[in-house]
Amino acid sequence: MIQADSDSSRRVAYFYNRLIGKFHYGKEHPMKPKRIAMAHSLIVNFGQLYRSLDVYLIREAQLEELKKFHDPEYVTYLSQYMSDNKVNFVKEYCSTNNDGVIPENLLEEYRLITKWSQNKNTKNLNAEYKVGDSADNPTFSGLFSYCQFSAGASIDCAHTILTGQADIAINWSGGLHHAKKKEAAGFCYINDIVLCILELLRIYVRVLYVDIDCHHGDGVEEAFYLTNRVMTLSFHQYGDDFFPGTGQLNSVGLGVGRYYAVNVPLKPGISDGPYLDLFKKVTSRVMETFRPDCVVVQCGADSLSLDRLGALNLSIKGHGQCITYMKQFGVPLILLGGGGYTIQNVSRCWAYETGLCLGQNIDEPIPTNDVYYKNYSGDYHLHFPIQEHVENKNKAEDLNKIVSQVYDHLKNLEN
Ligand code: ZLM
Ligand code: CA
Ligand code: ZN
Repeated sequence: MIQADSDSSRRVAYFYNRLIGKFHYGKEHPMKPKRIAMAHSLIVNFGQLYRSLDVYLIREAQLEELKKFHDPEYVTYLSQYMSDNKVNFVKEYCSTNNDGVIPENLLEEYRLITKWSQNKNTKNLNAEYKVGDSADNPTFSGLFSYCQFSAGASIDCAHTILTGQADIAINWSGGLHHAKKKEAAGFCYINDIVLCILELLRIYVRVLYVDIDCHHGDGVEEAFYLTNRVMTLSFHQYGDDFFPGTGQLNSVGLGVGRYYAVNVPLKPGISDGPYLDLFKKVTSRVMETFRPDCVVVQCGADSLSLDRLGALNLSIKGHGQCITYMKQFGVPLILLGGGGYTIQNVSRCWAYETGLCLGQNIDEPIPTNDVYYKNYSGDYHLHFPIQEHVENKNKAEDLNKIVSQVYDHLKNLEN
């Protein structure tokens, strides 16, 4: 019997590299790569989960791959922030190699290291590229390697889907949706999502991007604003100068891309019930009218209740229901990470959602042998209790207006 749509037949590719958790944006910075290692640890310790995944080691994307979207000069500029140990390795290798021959795979890196060690004055470029010029996008040790890992995994997610090796591919180290062609923004330097979608477009005709991070997915929207082959859909907190300040209902795309950008701006405090109602109404109509060959979901966990930066009020189960809903369309799915600043809830959320991909609805205490066990102190459960006394600032009529506006926009592409 063919079980075309049963959960057990879904092959899930999961990308991880333990080096990701070692990168550090700096003291007090809200973005903490450690949350990826924490999520991984939960995934491993919920044993039945890990055994059912196809685990892939994340590799570093090469400079040429990053240049498929980013400005070549920007990529070269960023590459000066390679891991220190890698720089030392290359330098050492090249100086101790008696025959003086630099191996081909290190030539490019050697050229860059030499170039940047001769050119220490990068002040103007820092400002131009918005790297290291504000607390949001600091420079840190291994910054470039971190970008290479994040992008390498998202590009390989596309490959496992395109080659039919997986039905669902997961990269919790990705989802850095604010990065622009030649500019860092909002903790993001390289846009792994755009690189992933560009790879999918080599084969697929239409790709849908869905973004449930509490911030607007501006970098991805901008990259595909003029095309009808990618529809971008972002749900986000909007107003009172909330970052990045774009993503109004009336930003719909331009030229042939008109009506292929969809935005759902929200006020603080929205909870599972109204969010899911809205999410299902919008995505079902989008799936029906756009008929994508593949769906890429940015699963930013800063839309959860109690996040350090976001003010939405979703539970982990509510957040996860968005994933389950997208999965049931039976279209290949790529799940990427993103924001999430109350890190013990981020790891809970992404471990739970990894389970959902395999058809498992995990609801267990945190395993006591977890190395990060103490991070969950106070409540050692996977699900945290929802905030009952948070006011939902979105009136039912506001939400209905959003749905009817989105439906009106989508009517323009029904032919
Ligand atoms: N200042 N430290 C979401 C990206 C959100 C812009 C206001 C910098 C912070 C935030 C950084 C330790 C995603 C803005 C903020 C302070 C101009 C934002 C360093 C606290 C700290 O304590 C902090 C010194 C830092 C940054 C708060 N930044 C909160 N919100 C946003 C960017 C990224 O989740 O969507 C995807 C990964 N930036 O509001 C300022 C206007 C810079
Ligand atoms: Ca969003
Ligand atoms: Zn965010």
